[in-house]
Amino acid sequence: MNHNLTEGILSQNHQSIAKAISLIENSNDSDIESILSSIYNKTGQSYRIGITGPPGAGKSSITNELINLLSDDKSIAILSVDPTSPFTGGAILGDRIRMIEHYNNPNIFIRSIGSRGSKGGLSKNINIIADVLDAADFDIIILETVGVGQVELDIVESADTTIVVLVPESGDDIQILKAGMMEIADIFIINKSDREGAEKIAVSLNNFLSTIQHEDHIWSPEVIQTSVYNKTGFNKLIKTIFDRYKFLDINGGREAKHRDRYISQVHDLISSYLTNAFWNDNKEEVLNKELDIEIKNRKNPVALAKKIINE
Ligand SMILES: Nc1nc2c(ncn2[C@@H]2O[C@H](COP(=O)(O)OP(=O)(O)OP(=O)(O)O)[C@@H](O)[C@H]2O)c(=O)[nH]1
Ligand SMILES: [Mg+2]
Repeated sequence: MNHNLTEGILSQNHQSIAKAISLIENSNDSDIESILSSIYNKTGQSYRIGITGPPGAGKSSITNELINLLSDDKSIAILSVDPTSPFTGGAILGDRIRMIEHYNNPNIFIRSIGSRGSKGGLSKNINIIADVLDAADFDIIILETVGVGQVELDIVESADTTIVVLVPESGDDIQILKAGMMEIADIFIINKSDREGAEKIAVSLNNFLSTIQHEDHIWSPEVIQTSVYNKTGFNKLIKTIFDRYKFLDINGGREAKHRDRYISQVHDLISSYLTNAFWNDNKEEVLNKELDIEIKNRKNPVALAKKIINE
């Protein structure tokens, strides 16, 4: 890669970092390879925190508050991942306005990325972008994404600590269980606890968590009530975030997370390389020809896939 770009990233120059992220977003394999080969060995220091939860739960407001409280002595990079571009377009704009006060702070880097158009799926690019931010030596990388199905699973893999933000209206623990939130959260935040019902949902979540068998080397999720409006709960939140970091360090959790990420990055890359190498004009033509045949006479997808593989 361009020597200046590498130097820029490693010295936490915001313009260079933004440029590298744009190159990665464009999913050009040779750009990605050259960026990674210059910076990968400098990664491994940042604390990666994922924040997910339903639309409007307060993820960006909480992130903003964390920046206010931590940025005096920590550098923080925020990556807002927008999995449903047209839907949250307005919210991302809202985030920009909310976080604008931080834009000129050299300790803070903020970037929104969409997932549309990224060839290898969301996780591949998030992990590589997080590697750039890690090489740039940010102390903390916050990955914010709206919780919609698959996306939060990607976040869990990308983050050392996953925070799930709920609100008093999120319903009972059964609904949260059904939504798959239990498995992924290291920390639950009940935000908007200035509203009625926060205590109730916190109690029922804690009751549920207390029924899960506790093992010393496995982190037990914490439930924390916050209000961005009243500025309550944030000391406890920050303490828990760093307790979790220490816990991971003591129990080898950071290496384990790193290993999982590494495996899935290699798997994803191989899948995308093989897929790209596989599809040539001939194979596309066999598929397109089949589409010209009436449905009732068409080969079933398994049979056609086998035929195309053997073509
Ligand atoms: N009452 C109350 N409102 C809050 C609190 N925190 C955030 N809000 C409001 O909730 C709305 C959504 O907040 P955001 O921080 O944009 O939520 P988000 O989860 O980032 O939203 P998306 O990114 O669109 O999913 C805003 O109008 C906030 O002002 C809180 O603690 N109490
Ligand atoms: Mg947001």
